[in-house]
Amino acid sequence: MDLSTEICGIPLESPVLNGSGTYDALAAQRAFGRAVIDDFPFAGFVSKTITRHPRAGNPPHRLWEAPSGMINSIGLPNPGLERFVEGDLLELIELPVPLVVSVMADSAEEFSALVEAVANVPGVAGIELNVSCPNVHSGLIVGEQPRETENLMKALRPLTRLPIMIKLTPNMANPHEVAIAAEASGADAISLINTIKAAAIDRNHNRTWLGVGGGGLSGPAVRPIALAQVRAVSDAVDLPVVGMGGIADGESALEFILAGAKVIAVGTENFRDPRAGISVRDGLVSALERRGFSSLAEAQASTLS
Ligand code: RRO
Repeated sequence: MDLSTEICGIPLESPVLNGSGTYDALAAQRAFGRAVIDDFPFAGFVSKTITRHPRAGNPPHRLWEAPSGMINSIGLPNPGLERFVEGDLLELIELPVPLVVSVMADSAEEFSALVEAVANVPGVAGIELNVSCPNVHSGLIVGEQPRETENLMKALRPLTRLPIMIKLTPNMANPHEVAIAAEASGADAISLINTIKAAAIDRNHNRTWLGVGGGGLSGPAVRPIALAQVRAVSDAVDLPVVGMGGIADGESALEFILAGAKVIAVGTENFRDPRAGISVRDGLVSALERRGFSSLAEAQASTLS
């Protein structure tokens, strides 16, 4: 079964990526050694989101297991641009698959600094603009407002020829309107969904469980919402869509392809099984065969009635 594909001209051996921040490729290498590289779980790797300045992340608790899902309130801990570019990035570009670097900022100026610095590093294949983290108070409401998204993309587009993907928030009624604005202002791809705003209650102590009160829900619990949003966005724009939200096996990966995603990303399932990318890829082959498809391309070209 031919699973090869591409996104924004980036060749991929399969359509299986990771969701940003759900798989630490460098920690996996330290723990499991060379085996991680020899059988890397994803066909392309998306880094944890980085910001202009270092961030410590949110106070505990940061995680909660929900029915069929997980709530996180990580709060974007990262070393900041300079340390990332001099450190982790140099190792990430050595991974055996194309690298997309995810960035987030409070202002167009900070976004510009991030995009310029990252785009200048040979080996970076693309940039993901995270305008959708539910756990950080950003000065920008870019991801929720088509006009803001358009203004940001217009400022960033001249800075690089690398593909720019925009990661949309599901925490709004009409994400396809933001996707249309992203397309009109020069974005190359849309990825969705990020996590859905959620809360957990610590019943024993009459307080919220998560340190900052709330977080973002992911995992199979969000899959039907993600499918609806992927479908709405892929119907509204010609840009390729990276679909994610509770993908846990080949069958659920195929659902996203049929809903209009060109490629898919595995997120929460990586926490349960660091080799989930491999089982999703292998399961996708079986799922395609079961549904009578002779290649991934055939499923990508099919439309839902
Ligand atoms: O770090 C986080 O708390 C986080 C991020 Br940046 C994001 O984009 N989505 C999410 O659920 N958590």
